[in-house]
Amino acid sequence: MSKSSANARPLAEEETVKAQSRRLRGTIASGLADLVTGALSDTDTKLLKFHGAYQQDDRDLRLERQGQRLEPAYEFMVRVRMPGGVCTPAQWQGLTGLARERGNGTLRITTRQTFQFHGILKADLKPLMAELNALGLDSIAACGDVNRNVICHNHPATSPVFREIRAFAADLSAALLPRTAAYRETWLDEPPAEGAGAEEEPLYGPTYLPRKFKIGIAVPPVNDVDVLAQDLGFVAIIEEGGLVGFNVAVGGGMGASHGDRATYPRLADLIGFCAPGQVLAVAEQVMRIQRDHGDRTNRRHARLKYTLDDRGVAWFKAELEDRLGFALEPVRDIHFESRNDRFGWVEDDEGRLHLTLRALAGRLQDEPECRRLTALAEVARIHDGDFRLTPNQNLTISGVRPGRKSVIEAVLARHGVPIPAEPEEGERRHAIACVSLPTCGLAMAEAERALPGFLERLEGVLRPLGLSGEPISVRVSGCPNGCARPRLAEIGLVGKSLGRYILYLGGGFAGERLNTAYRENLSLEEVIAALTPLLADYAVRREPSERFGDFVIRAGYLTAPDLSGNPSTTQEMPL
Ligand code: SRM
Ligand code: SF4
Repeated sequence: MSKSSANARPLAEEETVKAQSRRLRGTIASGLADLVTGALSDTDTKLLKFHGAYQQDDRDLRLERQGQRLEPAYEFMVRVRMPGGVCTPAQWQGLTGLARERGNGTLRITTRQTFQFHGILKADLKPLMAELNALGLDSIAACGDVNRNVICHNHPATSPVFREIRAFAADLSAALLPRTAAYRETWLDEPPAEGAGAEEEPLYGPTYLPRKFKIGIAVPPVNDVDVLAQDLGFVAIIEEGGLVGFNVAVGGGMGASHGDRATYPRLADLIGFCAPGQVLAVAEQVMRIQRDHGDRTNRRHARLKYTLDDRGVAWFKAELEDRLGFALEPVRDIHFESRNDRFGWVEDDEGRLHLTLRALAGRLQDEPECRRLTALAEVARIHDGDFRLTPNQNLTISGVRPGRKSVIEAVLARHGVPIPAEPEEGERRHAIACVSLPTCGLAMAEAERALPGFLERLEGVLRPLGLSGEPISVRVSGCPNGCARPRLAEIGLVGKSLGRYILYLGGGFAGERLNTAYRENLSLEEVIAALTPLLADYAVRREPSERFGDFVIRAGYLTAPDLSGNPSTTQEMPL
């Protein structure tokens, strides 16, 4: 679609909401005070996202509530802004306390290296926000049409330049924040200053971006951030142990709608190299181009990936360089080997220890056999390093002094938390699932809740084939929005309706290739049945080191036309 035809159409409703919101204030403050209903107004729920919160309702209870003629069981989700996924032990303890006192007693690690609280009632929302800020954290711009949580690879053993990279993530996040005082007024009772409601938004302007915007920083050889899924990706170039700059990738995105061929996942294009000192300028100008040229009439067509496809990558690069006032250098050689977390204990060059633990689908909670939430809060009381969340929904207890190793192990053991050893059963380690039911309003099928049972059945197939240790990536999303980045998995499941999934195969092991629809409308039993002969064939005919995603293509399993009609599934980036 050309820009002129986009402009001939009316603006999306959200554009008016933003324009009339007095810089994202709306009537959220007075709506919170109205406890007759558990909900906010439609307009305020749209604005609330910019403050990092979503109004939801417990979908497990919908029918029952309808039968009782009650309003839905409204509750809120709050997403923390935590650039690079790093927090202190004190913050960890505070977050755990908030989850218990104000939420549903769980913390949820997201695919963008942060925490979500679920199940917060309206009356608890403001106290939770205030207490979160008292911990030195916030939720500004964690959702909404702005730059979201900036993610980066953060394991010290594989990221020698970790401190620098993490500083870039934090600086980018801070530099790209909206300037409105709406958040501080609404949640922290800051008195309105002169001009409140009409503050300058030098970067965003009064209607912010057409849609969400995401930045990730990868450090080869690990592509855990899925750098090609980001609107703007930076790939660190390290020479002789030092950071010399970044390859710049633009236009990644995973979302699509079933049956709408105009929407599709897309891998980012690598367009050049920039020096460390140019990163902020590049990010700011990429966002400004999207602000000025993104489609504000159709939110399904409003991400940067569509601007790039409509206008061309060459146009985008020329526009960027024009705005920057300098040319990007040619892309440098990069090589990614994996996207997986490195589990278990690892020692860095300075003798500090780092323990990466599995948190299946990112959910930290207390179960009878395994009290993860309690165990980690207890570790936080004795730990003097930091905690790091990974984009694979796991966590690292980082910077442990050697003398503390056994103490931490004892705490974890007491609460039944397993310490993964290498090699361990592959799928269980490298699987991701989005939240989906019961909180996600867009979910079509189970994801997080279906993952453990699905993995168990899959392992039942893999074990006798001798494939248990294979690090095959498995990702499950409850709908085609792709929050678990399932279209980059070797085995990707995307929910179509309750209990039914599209099975995608053939994604690249390091995130370099999208997968292709293989079978549609399958139950999880049928998914296992469809995978069984392919995995058996893989066990026998694979070449040394051949990945499952590559094998299904070489063996000819994906010759049928892609059922999704996705124009970019054949795209493969040179990673
Ligand atoms: Fe997402 C919407 C959860 C990462 C693409 N995502 C949602 C909402 C807020 C549902 C809604 O709009 O009502 C989900 C809340 C569920 C709940 O109950 O908590 C939701 N997304 C998540 C999380 C929690 C999934 C997880 O299990 O970890 C991730 C939170 C990330 C964070 O901390 O910021 C999450 N979402 C992603 C990713 C992965 C990524 O960013 O690397 C994607 C694909 C990449 C992309 O953006 O293209 C993603 N989420 C979407 C989309 C599709 C956007 C599109 O361009 O079409 C939606 C729907 C929308 O925006 O309209 C969505
Ligand atoms: Fe919800 Fe769909 Fe995202 Fe899963 S992929 S959290 S179902 S929007």
